[in-house]
Amino acid sequence: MSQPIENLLHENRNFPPAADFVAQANASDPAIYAEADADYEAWWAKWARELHWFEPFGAVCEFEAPNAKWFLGGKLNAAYNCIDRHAEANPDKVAIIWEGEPGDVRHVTYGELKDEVSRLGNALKQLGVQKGDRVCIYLPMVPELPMAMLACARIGAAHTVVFGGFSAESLQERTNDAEAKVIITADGGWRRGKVVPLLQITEEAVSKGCPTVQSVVVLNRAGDYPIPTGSFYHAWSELVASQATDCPCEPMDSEDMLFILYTSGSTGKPKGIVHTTGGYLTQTYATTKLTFDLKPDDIFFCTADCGWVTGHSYITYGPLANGGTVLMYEGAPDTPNKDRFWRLIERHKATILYTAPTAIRTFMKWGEHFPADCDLSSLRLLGSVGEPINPEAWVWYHEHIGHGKCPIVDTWWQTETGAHMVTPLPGITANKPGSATHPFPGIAISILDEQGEGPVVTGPGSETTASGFLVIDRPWPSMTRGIYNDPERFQATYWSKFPGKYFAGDGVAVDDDGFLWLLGRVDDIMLVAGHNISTMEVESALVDHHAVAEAAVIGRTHDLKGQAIAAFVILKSEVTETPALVDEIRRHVAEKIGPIARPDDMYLCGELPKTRSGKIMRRLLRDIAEGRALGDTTTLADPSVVATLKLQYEEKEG
Ligand code: 7RM
Repeated sequence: MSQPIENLLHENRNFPPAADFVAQANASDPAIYAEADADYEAWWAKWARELHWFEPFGAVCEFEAPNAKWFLGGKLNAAYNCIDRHAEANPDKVAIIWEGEPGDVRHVTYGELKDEVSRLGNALKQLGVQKGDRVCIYLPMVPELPMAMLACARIGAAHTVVFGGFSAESLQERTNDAEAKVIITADGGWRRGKVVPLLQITEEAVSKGCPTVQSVVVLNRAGDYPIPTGSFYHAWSELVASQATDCPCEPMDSEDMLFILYTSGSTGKPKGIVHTTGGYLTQTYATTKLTFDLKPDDIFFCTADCGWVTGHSYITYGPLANGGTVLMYEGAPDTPNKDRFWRLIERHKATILYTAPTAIRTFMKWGEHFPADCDLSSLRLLGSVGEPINPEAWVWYHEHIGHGKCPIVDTWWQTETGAHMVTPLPGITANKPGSATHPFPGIAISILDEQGEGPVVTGPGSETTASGFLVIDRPWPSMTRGIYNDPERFQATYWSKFPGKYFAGDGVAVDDDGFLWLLGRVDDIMLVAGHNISTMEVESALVDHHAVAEAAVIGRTHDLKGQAIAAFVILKSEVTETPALVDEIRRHVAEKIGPIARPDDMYLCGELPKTRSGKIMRRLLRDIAEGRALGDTTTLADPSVVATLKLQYEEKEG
């Protein structure tokens, strides 16, 4: 095959699992890879049978690209699997430990969860919500958020969670696209010591026009805004108080819709990614058990918001389907101090932490004394998701958070894949920092060139090296069933580059030990003097320099080379900026990964433009470096960041 993306970064440090971890691990036998590969349908069917089915399924999988069905004819309910079966066996077990930003704490047991979710389910029915309807959830990170998701699942309505940081326009657009009958919101939620006025934003969205919405349910969280009177707005507490705690779980077909979740993508209107019940629940259940090694005594702290897929799969559905205990936090990581996550872990004795590389790099920047001052000895496993994790951040996470004793799972997956696809298994995999290692058992990844040629990788031990486009080779249970109301866009976005195969939009390399290295979005790949270079690799080499805290790299148009490399770099706070240092950093990249990757332009800056879920928006950096008007900035966490960068750039260019 040809090389559509080069793989320049070589990292050979190796971290095998400790013997005592292996001895207790949910998965410790490497033979499961071969077993799953030999008959992937049988492998997934075995996991599906660990769920509770009202009626058993017949055929395991039916697939004609791009349409898949899993566990055909089976009937189940996600809320039954996440609540009732545990509430019966163990009603006093804590399902959710929650801490609000002001420091208030609540423990919700499985028994309480069943009653609360049932009452809300009955309340939604009273408002006219029926099986198959959609409900929009716009809540802060409070226990009522997973409760609302599960109440929908219980009565057979699909939820669409809209992240509480989104604007009225975004809420309106998603509510209308999903044709939601009800919006569930709150008066507000706490973030950085302030109340985010969710009800006010909801009222604004409704007043701009949400024709399908018949009622709005308002939780009292912040106590800031009076709930409007009339029959349209309902106080959660009043609505739920009069409801029975008996609300039967609707038997859902395995292929009935569980939720829609909107992803912004880089251009165009958000895509409503659809997930169904049986396959999604099976794979979130299985991956939670194997990737996170989840045990009954674990306290699992996933720092994502339920507005993102990570919060759907690894706060609500995966951990609760396992009967686990999750720790949920409402607010910002630096409120009141930059040690907030570590204080949460110390106070609630979290055993597993799942967070994002952007957060880890921020913690590195803030300084290691924050975690050092807290007792993190309860931790036994760490996870990473959202972006490639550069080896420096991996090693820092391992040392300063895991104290050298916690395995790290770097999990590659997408909203569209629903659950982990490429990840270490902590009792089996010998990690290399920065590699997401191997496909989860049962998953097959192809690494294709433009012509659609290249090897298929399943499990450890692949024998070819290659780099190219990441394609998923066979159907998997939690794959998206499409874009809501837009089958053409679904086909065009994911299934047409390599006809009949799922194209993830990411680049990937496999090294000669069969380890996979994610290379970032293919739209970000640079073409420099005939070489396809991944922005991720140059960024990783930049932050490998001791003076650099964070970096983002883009290719800008260049007359001779096609593209030149422009690097936006944040220096560590204690470092003084000098021309010699800038040269030294550029040289460091050349030494680390080769002279072809030496940045042509270096911009020292204070912040990088990121989406609200923390991914760097390189498209805007390209606009800046090429002196263009900025494209769509509505999904930015902080729009002032690009404005500042643009000014800085223009000053520099004169
Ligand atoms: C879970 C989530 C998906 C995109 C994906 C990648 C990137 C996510 C990793 C990663 C390298 C990882 N869903 N990505 N995890 N890249 N290593 N471990 O993030 O739909 O919001 O984003 O995120 O580019 O395609 S998502």
